[in-house]
Amino acid sequence: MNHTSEKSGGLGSLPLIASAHEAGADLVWDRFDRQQPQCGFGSLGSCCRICSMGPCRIDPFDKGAQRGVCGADIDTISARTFARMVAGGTAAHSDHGRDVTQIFLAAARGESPDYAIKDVMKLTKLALDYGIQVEGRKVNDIAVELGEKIALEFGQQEGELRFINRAPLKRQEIWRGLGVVPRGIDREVVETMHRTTMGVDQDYRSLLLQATRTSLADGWGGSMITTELQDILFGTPYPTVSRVNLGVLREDQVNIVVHGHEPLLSEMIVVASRDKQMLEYAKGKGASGINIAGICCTANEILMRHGIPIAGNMLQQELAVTTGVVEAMIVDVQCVMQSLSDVARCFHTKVITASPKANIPGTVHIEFDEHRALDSAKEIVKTAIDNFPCRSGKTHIPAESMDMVAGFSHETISYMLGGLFRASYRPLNDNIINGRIRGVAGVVGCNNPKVPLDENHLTMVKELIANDVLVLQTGCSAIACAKAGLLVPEAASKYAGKGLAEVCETVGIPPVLHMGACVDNSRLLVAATAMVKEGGLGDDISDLPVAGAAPEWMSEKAIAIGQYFVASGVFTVFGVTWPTLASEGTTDYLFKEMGNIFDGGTWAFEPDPNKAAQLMIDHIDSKRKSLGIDKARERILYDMEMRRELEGG
Ligand code: BF8
Ligand code: SF4
Repeated sequence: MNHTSEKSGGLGSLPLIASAHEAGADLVWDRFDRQQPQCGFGSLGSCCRICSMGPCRIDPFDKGAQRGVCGADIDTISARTFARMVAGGTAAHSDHGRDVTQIFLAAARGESPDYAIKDVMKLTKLALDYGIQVEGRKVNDIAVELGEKIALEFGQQEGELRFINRAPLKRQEIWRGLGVVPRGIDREVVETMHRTTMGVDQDYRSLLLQATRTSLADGWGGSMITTELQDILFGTPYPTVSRVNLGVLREDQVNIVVHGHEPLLSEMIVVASRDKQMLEYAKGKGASGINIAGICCTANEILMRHGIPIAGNMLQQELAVTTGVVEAMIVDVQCVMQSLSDVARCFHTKVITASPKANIPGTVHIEFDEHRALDSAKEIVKTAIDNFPCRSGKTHIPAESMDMVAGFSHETISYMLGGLFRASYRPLNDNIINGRIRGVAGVVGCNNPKVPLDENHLTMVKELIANDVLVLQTGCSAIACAKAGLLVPEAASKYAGKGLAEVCETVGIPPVLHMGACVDNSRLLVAATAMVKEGGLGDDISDLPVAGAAPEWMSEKAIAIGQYFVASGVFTVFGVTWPTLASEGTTDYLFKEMGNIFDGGTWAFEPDPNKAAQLMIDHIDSKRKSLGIDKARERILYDMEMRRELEGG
């Protein structure tokens, strides 16, 4: 077995890898191997190429080379690089949010007739948050005013972003005291780019505070806006059953894989694929239907709202093409590999780029026009159908697919636990206090070819639920665990500890809850705040027995997310590699100092997922101790001990 086979996620992938290689296609793991050895300076974050006096690199073993040409030291270089990663991630989430805001406004004004306001209750709630008069007004008028106010927050120059005041009061005071409350979304991203350019901010602490302000403009700004407006436009998710993994592709149907992040496009592709005319057209080409499946976060979006199956997570994008049954892979923005066009050339798949922001040579570009969204989507679907007869003889759909339940928005969790009429987090808090649930962990983020596909996610999540930690998930991590069967209610009795299993079985939920795409990490912030506000678990997010992790992270977006988790008071562990290890100052600040300055919340780096899970459990236990609820937990352990003794005797 070569390296590629070992890392690509088990037996189901092997025939696909073989057929890719036979067809002359390269896969991500092949390219990863050819990149070895990767640069040590880059890996530890000790190089800078911000200006052309460089590139400079700080060699930790060469005392003569401790400064860049401009005099920048390793802490500055490292903090600048880290801050730029945060800015990149924040820009990605927030620019997505800007597109959603524009379509929301167009829909409210009647300029994008294929989109509509679906969740009026959520619209009303949000309008009230923004101080908008709702009584006696038409839904669309409220929406226009709300959309205009939200749109202004991207370019806002002074003041505070609105959702900052959703956080626990104590957290808001900490942020205000440190001067890290974001003033406007774009402003923080631009200021970070300015302060990190040659010869500007050269104190790593000050750079990292600005990085924090930028990350908060993501989590409590751009990402939260995206989630809220998408819910209003497309519906707030509720639990939905579906299937996951490459086995969801269909031999007899036109397979369209949507890949990327913005549901503006994928939602319309779903509608177009159900159109009678389109279905007739597909039949005319010899297909029995049109099968839509997703990759990456746009998959999570349409899964949660329509039960559309998921073909795979980030590292499976090329494998999907090698099945030979994908007529079209439609991509918009983020996490799309340029190599898709090369792999697709070896098969019949058409890669269709649809966003004016993301072009790839060698693909078909059909620009998605949101103002005539359904027609655009139909044009794309028709192109896929036309490609159905072009399949060459050899196809291979892996047998693997798995049931899953998704769609646990913050609202659903409170309904499910508290009941429709008394929706609340009280039962969750009570079960944490009585020790049945030890704590809550958010396990999120990407795949990374540096580790075997999904392995870190699975090891960590299994360890957490076995120890009675309820796991909340988004992004590729959620897809990883879904493939392994952790996102079904039956997983509770199979994998969860006794206390957690008892709660899950009573309510009928899995021990691992799918909360959406990566922008929906904002739902985790809202859920954590709801736990604080419910009472009994302290008065800030940093008091809660909770922890966060991204065990296979790769994207700048993950760094932005981690930074706003930490700044919000959450202990957060990342795996694989850590981008500031060359700098003692920056690393120390993120791993220790932030905990003091931000009153809780620090980063940790631990590549071993078992050890990382243990760090999370230790943190949860220390929080239980501070809250004085560690006794309840001990009693449960004692009971189990007793039972074992009884059984043994
Ligand atoms: O935004 S988890 S690999 S797909 S970056 Fe990308 Fe990472 Fe997946 Fe979704 Ni999030
Ligand atoms: Fe080198 Fe300074 Fe230029 Fe960076 S900014 S490349 S450290 S001279």
